[in-house]
Amino acid sequence: MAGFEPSRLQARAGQDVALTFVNADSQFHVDGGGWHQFRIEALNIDVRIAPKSQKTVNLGSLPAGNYEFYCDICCGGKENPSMRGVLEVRG
Ligand SMILES: [Cu+2]
Repeated sequence: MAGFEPSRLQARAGQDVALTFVNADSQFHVDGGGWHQFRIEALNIDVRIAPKSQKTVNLGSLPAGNYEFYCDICCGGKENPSMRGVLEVRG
């Protein structure tokens, strides 16, 4: 519930990008049951991370650009500034 840490990620275009998510929240959270999401609309990425769990996802190689990501499950969803971030892919 503390938001994304870090909220700014950097990667290189044309190289595989693997991200590991650590969700420290328990299922007893009223808001979203402790689940969180990593969503990038522009890339059609939608990762759900269960409470008290860790998950590594390979996003493959991405085109250069700045991609906004957010969690829309908890704490007011994507309108909450701490539940957003940017993935910067440089060519
Ligand atoms: Cu969340």
